[in-house]
Amino acid sequence: AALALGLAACSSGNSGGGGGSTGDVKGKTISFVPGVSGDSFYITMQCGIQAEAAKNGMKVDMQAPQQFDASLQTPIVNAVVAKKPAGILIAPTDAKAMVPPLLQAKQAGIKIGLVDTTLSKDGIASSSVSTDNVAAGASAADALAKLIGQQGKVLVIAFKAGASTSDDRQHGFEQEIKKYSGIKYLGAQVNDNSPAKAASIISATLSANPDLKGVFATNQFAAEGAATGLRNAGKQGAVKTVGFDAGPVQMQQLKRGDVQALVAQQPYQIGTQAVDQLVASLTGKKPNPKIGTTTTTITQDDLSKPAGGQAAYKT
Ligand code: T6T
Repeated sequence: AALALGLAACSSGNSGGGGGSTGDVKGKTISFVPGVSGDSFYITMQCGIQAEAAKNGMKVDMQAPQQFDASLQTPIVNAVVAKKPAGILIAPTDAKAMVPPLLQAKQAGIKIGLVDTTLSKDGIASSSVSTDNVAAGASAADALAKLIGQQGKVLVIAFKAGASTSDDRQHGFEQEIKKYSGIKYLGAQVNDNSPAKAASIISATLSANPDLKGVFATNQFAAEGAATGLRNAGKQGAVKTVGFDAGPVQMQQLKRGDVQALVAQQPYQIGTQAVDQLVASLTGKKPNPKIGTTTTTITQDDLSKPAGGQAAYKT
């Protein structure tokens, strides 16, 4: 049952606390605009948003772009603004390109809360709830270094240049990997959130560097594609992969040995906390402008521990 949580209907309970307040927001609508549709990370986040909104008597309207791309997310924001919700919770797909549409939303009197990704400009959103992605990228570097015995060539697959999470994870990784003198960093390549592109990045890298030892795949779709690329080359398990997030598919990947470690975020809690901050800003209270959530690195060893991995399933 636990395996289905990220994809199927939301589980009840486990709201992460807070909420339960005020008639001021009752009956009002929150528009949730994730980075892309069909991504279990955002689906779990939506469960958190819905649970916390329900506690406050609020409705949630979810509108997702078909691809993780600002040119597809912008018209969605514009359409949402026309509907005049009380607030928008959004994961901007590009830190710069999403500034103008969200500034317009703010100017239309809609409260903006950022979830997961951030903007390059302050003063638009009243709050931001996200993982510390620089620190998470550094954790990925340490995990990968350990998996390869601190020796050999490693590659980063950055899922989207210009998205704060992708950029921060890459930079955090790059800073940390410098500490390992036996590791040669081959640089980052961008897969534009496409598993197929990640698979061909792996194939091309292996042709030029048959002695590749490790890969940091910065999100779910990067890790899926990396696994395909490595399997096609018969290098599954021989080249170690650190993936990101711990939804049902990622946990299966860890079990199967498609990836050897996962950096797990807390999407449900990001959702509940973002609603709490939005409610604060809608009821004249001072929202917390920046909340950082932590990650847990999960390896195959954790799967055999009763408590291990469980955190990853929690939605
Ligand atoms: O890793 C998450 C999210 O944090 C990132 O911004 C986009 O990709 C995911 O949704 C996973 O697919």
